[in-house]
Amino acid sequence: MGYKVVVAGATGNVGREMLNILAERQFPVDEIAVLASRRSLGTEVSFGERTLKTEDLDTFDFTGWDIALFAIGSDATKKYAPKSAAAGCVVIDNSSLYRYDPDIPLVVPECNPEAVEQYAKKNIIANPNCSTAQMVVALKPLHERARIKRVVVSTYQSVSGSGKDAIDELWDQTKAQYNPTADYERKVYTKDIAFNVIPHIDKFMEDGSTKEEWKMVVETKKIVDPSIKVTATCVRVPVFVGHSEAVNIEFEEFLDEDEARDILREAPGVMVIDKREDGGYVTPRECVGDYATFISRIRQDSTIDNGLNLWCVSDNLRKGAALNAVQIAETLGNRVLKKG
Ligand code: 2RA
Repeated sequence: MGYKVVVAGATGNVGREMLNILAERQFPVDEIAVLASRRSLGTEVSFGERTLKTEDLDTFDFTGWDIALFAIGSDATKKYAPKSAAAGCVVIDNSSLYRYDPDIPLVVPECNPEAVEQYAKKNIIANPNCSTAQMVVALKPLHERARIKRVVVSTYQSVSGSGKDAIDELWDQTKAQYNPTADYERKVYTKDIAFNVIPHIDKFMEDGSTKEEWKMVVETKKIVDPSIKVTATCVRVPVFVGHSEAVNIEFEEFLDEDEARDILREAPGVMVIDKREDGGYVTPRECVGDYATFISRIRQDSTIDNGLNLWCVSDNLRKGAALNAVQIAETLGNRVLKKG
């Protein structure tokens, strides 16, 4: 006995990865429906060996379906998630719309799996921001050993986080650098992203930080511990897939770098690749398609009493979005929606 699963936003980067990962992990699917906007109606998408045709999200009836993975952005989620929830189909939403709602669990299964048990309040579970998800997978086991006081993180986020147009924009700009006659228009970023970095992701806030930075602060507190102080600088870099993060951590008590490395080696969802030699670390090019959150460059921060630095890399379309959503569905199935 399996589940009747819906993937809404099946033609987008994340939606397609959700289908790939549901098939790769052999999630128990009895029936699947793939939904997209009317303009993408009938688009074919892959689900394992099968090819599915998208149905119209606007007219779809969620009644009788068990779990809906949503990757359609906040505006569309606002319209369709309540329909699914009201029909008894639990929504696992990748947008930021519900993440900060106290009645809706925000879940990274390696950190707070028990939170899925709160799903029934609104029949919705929120998936965290990609840059948060990979970081908290590393923070949680360290926090359990030596209680984290403060985190300072700088991110190096790939363009796939901005969607398909951004991937095209990087590609077109890169080609244009070698072909002066080639022209291109900036559709996604206000400055060139090719051979450049942009210290601006999402909207600017009153205090000068960006919404992306605010998300990392608030979501880390909700998932790991509200007492942790977080400050973030989120930067877009000319990489297609894979977010990287330089993380500085201050603990309540001293944590030796070797013990930290051992803890991370045993931590769920983490792969430590950490040798103090050429190539002894992970780069985003190597994380693409993998499930793991890779950790490298683990070392004491001797400028403070209880400090540690580390480098964190993960596929932002997988652990940062689609994989985490499927893992939430697995956790929901194992803990709550058990099937015979
Ligand atoms: C980004 N985290 O990288 C945001 C949304 N995916 O653009």
